[in-house]
Order: sequence, then structure tokens, then C-alpha cells
Amino acid sequence: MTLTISTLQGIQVLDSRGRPTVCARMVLSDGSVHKATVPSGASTGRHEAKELRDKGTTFSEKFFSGSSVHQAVWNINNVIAPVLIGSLPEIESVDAFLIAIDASPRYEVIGANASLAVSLAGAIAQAHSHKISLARLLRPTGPLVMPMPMVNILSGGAHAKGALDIQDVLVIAHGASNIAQALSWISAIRECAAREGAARGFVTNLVADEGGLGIAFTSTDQACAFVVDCINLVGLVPGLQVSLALDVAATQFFDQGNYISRSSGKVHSAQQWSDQLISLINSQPIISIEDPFAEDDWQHWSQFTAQVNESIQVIGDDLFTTQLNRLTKGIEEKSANSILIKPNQNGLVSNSFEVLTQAKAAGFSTVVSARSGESEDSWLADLALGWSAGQIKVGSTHGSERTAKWNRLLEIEATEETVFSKPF
Ligand code: 2PG
Ligand code: MG
Repeated sequence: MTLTISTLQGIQVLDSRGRPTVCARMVLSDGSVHKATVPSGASTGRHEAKELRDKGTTFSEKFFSGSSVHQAVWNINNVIAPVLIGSLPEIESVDAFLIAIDASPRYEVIGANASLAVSLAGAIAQAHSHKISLARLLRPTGPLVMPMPMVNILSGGAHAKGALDIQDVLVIAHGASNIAQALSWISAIRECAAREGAARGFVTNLVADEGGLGIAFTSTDQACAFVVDCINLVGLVPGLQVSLALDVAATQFFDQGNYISRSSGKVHSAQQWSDQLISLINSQPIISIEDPFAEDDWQHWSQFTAQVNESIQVIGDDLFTTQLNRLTKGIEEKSANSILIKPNQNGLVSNSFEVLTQAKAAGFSTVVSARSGESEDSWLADLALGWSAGQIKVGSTHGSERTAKWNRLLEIEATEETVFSKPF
């Protein structure tokens, strides 16, 4: 029996920060219900697809200070649903309908929060109609490639009230043989960081948006050294079994060509900033660095990537914003060697996959990523598996919106044939 879409409804729900977000609820002709809730960022890139938020002027909007999503929900119910009802739940056709409704590159008319919710609900419904998981729909044959997790231990920047200048210190358990082992190591490191931080007299009760600890270290170097201590304390070998990754999120402290430390107020020229990062990389077991420069500082991205010369992974997040035109420029200019793939920066499942495919073709590594504002959904884990992304970043080991994704990966590893990705 061929299943078709019988109803499609948008609902305003809450994300993990308590802010409104869009859920699309699709019912198929067999009565089955398929839902997808879109995430939302705090350190958002300027070039991301348009997240439609209300102005906060009506009575019901004002309680969310202008962040309600009634217009995006209205667009699903009144603009998108009439077009999709009766059609097949298939990624390609649903996404083609969405593009036909809103041809603007950043979905400024219907909102990327509306488009992605519907695109994802369609993909999840399609998997149901084929009686397989979303991961299997996207990768029909062969073992599933289990992504290497990149996990947040310390948070700063926009996620933790500026506890650190940079946004995250993360760990990658590249010496582990599977994801269950990797997560067991990383949970121990996260627990050790809370214990050890308190023992050293730091305030450790600020748990940041993504479940990392918001400890106010005086420098990034000190924060990295602390995480290295924790790796040692749990009995693992830094650099050999577990290494560090940074998300600098440098756009957040870039001003008129300079990088300005929020903690010390010190102003760095781009060259001084680059030198500082290189000396940090040389003194700590760092294997990956994300957004070392601001989103439009192309020149310094290219210089930095040439200088580190493949010795570490240089990831573009705000730089590329999961947009094909920006990735194409980055490939030409050798701005980075890796890309973060965030479906809500793009607005469609199929186009996010296209960006990932082009990045891989150019020899880039690919890291599928959650946002700082998340939901209990686990579709991101299925996308990472189905797309053979290689790596995944969903925040820390704390918070159900984070564990929903880890637990989905653990479930797949326990029940399906998988191979653990070894990008390092
Ligand atoms: C990032 C993400 C996730 P946000 O910068 O990579 O950590 O943060 O969702 O706030 O953009
Ligand atoms: Mg980032």
C-alpha cells in the first residue's frame, strides 16, 4: 500500500532552553504519526538560513520576548500543508515542494524553522512507509558507519555567560574501539571535571546550555590543561586515547578586524590571534579546532589552514553555515579542511546532504552537529549514520536532549551491523 500525507500540522513547542521552536506533525494515510522538532542556535552565523521569529507585539507573543514562532507554524498550516496533503512522504519530493513554495536561498518567506521541520517529518515518515529506520533509508546497504563523538566538557562564550573566551573545550576519544567505550570514557572525564573543579575551588554548579561545565578559568590554556588533567585522572592517555577539540566561535568576539578577549579585554590583531592559537595547539593535545576566525575573515582562515597543514582538523561552522556557495568558496580558497553540518543552518534535509557530499568529495571531514537549543528528538543520530558523516557533536553527556542522540547511537550499535569511524 502506498502511503500518502493525510495531515500536516505545525505546533509551537519548547526547546531545551525553554524557548519556542517549531514541531511539524505529519499523519500518513495508515494513521501513523511522524514528528520533527527543529533546534536553534545561540552563537548563530550571519549566513544561516532564516529562522522566523515573531516580533513579540501581540499579547500571546510578548511572554516569549519576541522569540515565539507562531508565524512559522502558521506557514506550515496554511501555506505548506495545502500543497503537501495527498502527496508521497519522500525527501526529494517534499523538499522540491518546499523549494517551489519558497525559492529564496535562506527560506526567508516560510522560515527555515518551518521548512526544516516539514522536511525532517517527511524523511521520518518516508522511513516508516518503507518500514526501516531513517538511518537505513539514507544508507540502504552495508554496515552503518558509527560517527566518532566530539563531546563538550567545558563551555564558555554564548553558552555559559562568557565563563571562557572560547565557546567549548571538547574531547574526542579516538583510541576507543566503539561508541559505547568512547562514551564511557567521556562520561568519566565529564564527571571527573565536576569533581576536580570543585576540589580546586572553582564554582562548578553552572551547567551550560549543552550540558558542559561553565567553569571560569582565566585562560583557554588553563582550561585545556585542566581537561588534560582529568583525562589522566581517569586513567587514560591524553593524545593517545583521548585528545582535545576546541570550538572557538571567534565571530562572537571579533570586532573591526580584531579578536578581543572578553575576560581580559586584550585586543589581538588577526595575526596575533593566529599566533596565540598555534602556540596553544603546540602545547596541548588538540586535534580539532572549529571557527578559529570570524565568519567573514576568509583571509585568515586560509592562512591558518595552510600553516597548520593538515596537522589538525580545521572546522568551518559559522564560516560555512551549511551553505553550498560558502563551502565552494572555502574549497577554492582552502579555508578549512572540515565542515560542521547543521541541518537548521541549511533549511532542508536533501540540501544539507548535498553540502556534506560536496565537502567529502573535496576531501573535507564532516561533523554533523546539534545546536545549543535542542529537543528530545534523535533524528540527528540517524542523519549522521545514514550520511556516513564520520563525526558527530551534540554537546555534553548531560541533558536528556543530548542523551537522546547518544542513546540512539548506542541502540544502533547494539542492534545493527556497524563500523566505528576512525577519522583520527
Ligand atoms: C556551535 C553550536 C553547538 P550554537 O557553535 O557549534 O555547539 O552552538 O547552536 O549556539 O550555534
Ligand atoms: Mg560552532
